Amino acid sequence: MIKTLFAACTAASLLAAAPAWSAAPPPARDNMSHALAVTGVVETPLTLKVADLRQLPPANGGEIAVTRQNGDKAETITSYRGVRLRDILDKAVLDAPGHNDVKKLAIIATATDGYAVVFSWGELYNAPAGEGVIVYYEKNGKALDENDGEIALISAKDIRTGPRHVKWLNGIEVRKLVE
Ligand SMILES: Nc1nc2c(c(=O)[nH]1)N[C@H]1C(S)=C(S)[C@@H](COP(=O)(O)O)O[C@H]1N2
Ligand SMILES: [Mo]
Repeated sequence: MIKTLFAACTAASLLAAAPAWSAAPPPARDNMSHALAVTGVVETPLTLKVADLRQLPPANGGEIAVTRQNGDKAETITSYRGVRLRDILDKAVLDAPGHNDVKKLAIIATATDGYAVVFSWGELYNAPAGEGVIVYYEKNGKALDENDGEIALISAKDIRTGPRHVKWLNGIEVRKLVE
């Protein structure tokens, strides 16, 4: 009993003393995202499950290196199956009737753990980056597991792909930033 307690304390203090570069503990299972809600200034808000994403025009692809903001390698995705974020937004239909309305739109991708990243209409629809912004549900030939699923997003053409690699994606919010 005492010995077990000692072992637990030692393990705890070792963890506390772990250097900042050591691997993060595995995420809790309850981060898992089960559906993607498309909300905000859209004509048809959507709730998409993996089965619904499979019905949209596929954007499948090959290798993506996931690089952290500091340049470290996080992982290499060898293949993925997904959908372009643009095609999801087109299904929901952006509510932007004025000639200049789309140019004021921010598209925010959110995750179950509170993580969020920002895109703009200009980036998604009028720049090379847009082609590579993918909502995906399969990686390396398998459904996404609790480490980043069931749904995730990546911006494949980013210089460092880690920051806008959104694990456990559960929301796409379209917001008009200025009137
Ligand atoms: N949901 C969610 N996704 C996330 C993060 C996060 O904290 N939550 N961190 C991001 C960052 S900053 C990086 S660099 C990549 C790689 O994360 P990893 O270091 O855990 O592999 O995941 C990204 N995706
Ligand atoms: Mo990062």
